[in-house]
Amino acid sequence: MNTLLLGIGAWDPEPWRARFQAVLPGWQVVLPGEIFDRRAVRYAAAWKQPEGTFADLPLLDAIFSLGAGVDHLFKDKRLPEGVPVVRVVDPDLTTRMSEYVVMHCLMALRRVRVYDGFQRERKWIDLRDQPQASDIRVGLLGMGVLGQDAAAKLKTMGFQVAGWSRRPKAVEGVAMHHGADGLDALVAASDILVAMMPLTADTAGILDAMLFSRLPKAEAIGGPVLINVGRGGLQNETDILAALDTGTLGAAVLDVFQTEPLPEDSPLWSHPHVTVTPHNSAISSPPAIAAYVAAQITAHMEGKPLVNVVDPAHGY
Ligand code: OXD
Repeated sequence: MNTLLLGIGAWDPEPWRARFQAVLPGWQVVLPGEIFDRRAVRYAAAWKQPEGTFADLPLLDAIFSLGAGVDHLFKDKRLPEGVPVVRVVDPDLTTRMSEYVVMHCLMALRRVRVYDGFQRERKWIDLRDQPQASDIRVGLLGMGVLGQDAAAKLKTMGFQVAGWSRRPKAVEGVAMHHGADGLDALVAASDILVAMMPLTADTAGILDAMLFSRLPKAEAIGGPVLINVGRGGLQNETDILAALDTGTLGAAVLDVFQTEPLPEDSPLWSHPHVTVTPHNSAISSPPAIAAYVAAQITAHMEGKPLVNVVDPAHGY
């Protein structure tokens, strides 16, 4: 019987199994600790799988990440070589991510966290300065599907939007930068900097003191704002805290952390200018993602090529 192996290490696998069983009738859906015929496994789907989950599967045709990121897969030293890894590109996940990014850009624009503080102290303070979105420059690091969707929605709200990608890329209506020089130019012109890029050897630790020192003053919103919805490995948390304390950064909105869950003793929890969310800017919803994976499996079994295949050399 055709078998799908679900290598899920970080979430409850049962809702995923139930969804996959519903969208792949006639398939066996198994979890790593169970007894099954390893030669029957044609496809695998994964989120933070235990190391070696996908080794010794001689007929494995593809591994699907259950999230947009694939770094969790490439960490596995026993990941089979030559088996395509496919990432999620689905409107459900993309929409959730753009909601988060647009919401936090608007919150920074309208100084929502500052007014929260005034309210808690019962202070009727009106800062009076009220820039419009069109006064504020948002720089997006990473212009894949998620970055492009966020860019379009931020533009609808009136923000000035620019983007950066590793390689040259044209995105209609967005001022695009690329490469090392392009990164400096983008950062220097970003009142709000949004990290949406994958974690790779090239991007690890990129959000550091050096990069923050290039940000503009962004006085209209009380200092430049960093939003990281990519990966915790992109950021140096000591540098973020130092930059917040010197005013190099005005605020940070962090959905991802070097260590997750964020340790209870991290100073980020209580910093007045930090917003912490538990890596849920865009959750993978079992119904939407299982339907996406099942459609790819069905098409692939009919001889059609897989789409959204990751280039292992670049890690995305
Ligand atoms: C993802 C994530 O990669 O949630 O989708 O981090």
